[in-house]
Amino acid sequence: MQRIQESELIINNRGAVYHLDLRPEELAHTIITVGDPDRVATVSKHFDRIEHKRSHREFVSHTGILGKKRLTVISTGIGPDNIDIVLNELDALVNIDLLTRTIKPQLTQLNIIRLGTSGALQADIPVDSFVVSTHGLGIDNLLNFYRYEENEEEKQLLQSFITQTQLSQRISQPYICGGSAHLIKHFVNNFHHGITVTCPGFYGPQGRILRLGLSNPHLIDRLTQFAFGPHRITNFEMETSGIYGLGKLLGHHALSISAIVANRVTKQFSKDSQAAIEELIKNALEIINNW
Ligand code: R1P
Ligand code: URA
Repeated sequence: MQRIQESELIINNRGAVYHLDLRPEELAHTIITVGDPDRVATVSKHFDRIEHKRSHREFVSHTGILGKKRLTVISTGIGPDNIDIVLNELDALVNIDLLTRTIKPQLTQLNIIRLGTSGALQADIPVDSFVVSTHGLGIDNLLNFYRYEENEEEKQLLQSFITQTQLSQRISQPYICGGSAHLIKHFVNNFHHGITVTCPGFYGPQGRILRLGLSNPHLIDRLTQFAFGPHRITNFEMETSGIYGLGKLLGHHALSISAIVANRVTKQFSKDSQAAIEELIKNALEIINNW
């Protein structure tokens, strides 16, 4: 069995994976990811008890028990580059023997659920509502560094996206990945469903103009108008496509749910975005606890 070298997978002197500072026994197999480190406690305050608390850079994690479930909630910080770290290290914690540095013969499948915030791209998806991402469509470049191939339906969706949106050649090749049908089926009532576009930034990459001109000034309109059969783009944010793509490649179930805090068509922003995300957390934990 091939040994993974010290420079490729960094393990600290606690025997924990480097960035997340977590040891295998400190991780549950159902994991909630949030962007904001402060949001970790907003989730774990609902746990019956907390077993482990770790914190390293932007990666804060609490592992505990909610009802009959053992859960870990972990912050990823902002953006796809952090998702590369979080997904690879979460997978290493269950699927690589950290002592022998070899891949385990028996692989473990994690449930990974993002509870984040997002901007809506449709007028009928109001602020403070919730969106389940049927697909993550990445214009962030992360999956282009891995050997990844879309399935037939995804290929057609992607081709249609490229043709319809005509984004400039200077933007990286987009990719698309569906969320876990196994998890999506639990989130039906009270949730909008649609394609989520993942961007490598909050301002220019999401069409926001402050002082700088944009290479794709019609980005918002093109995303809003995109249609492929029953599919449309509902929202954008900065992590979903990486979680879906790496989740699928590594063999995990991944789902991303967003509280809409901005609507980029109606130009509204939530009057209480903290209340919206807290409501999403309460709803999602109730569903996770009962599935
Ligand atoms: C930008 O403000 C951040 O908010 C969204 C985006 O994906 C990005 O991380 O999610 P979180 O609220 O989970 O961080
Ligand atoms: N998060 C984003 O990435 N974009 C928004 O508009 C709101 C939250």
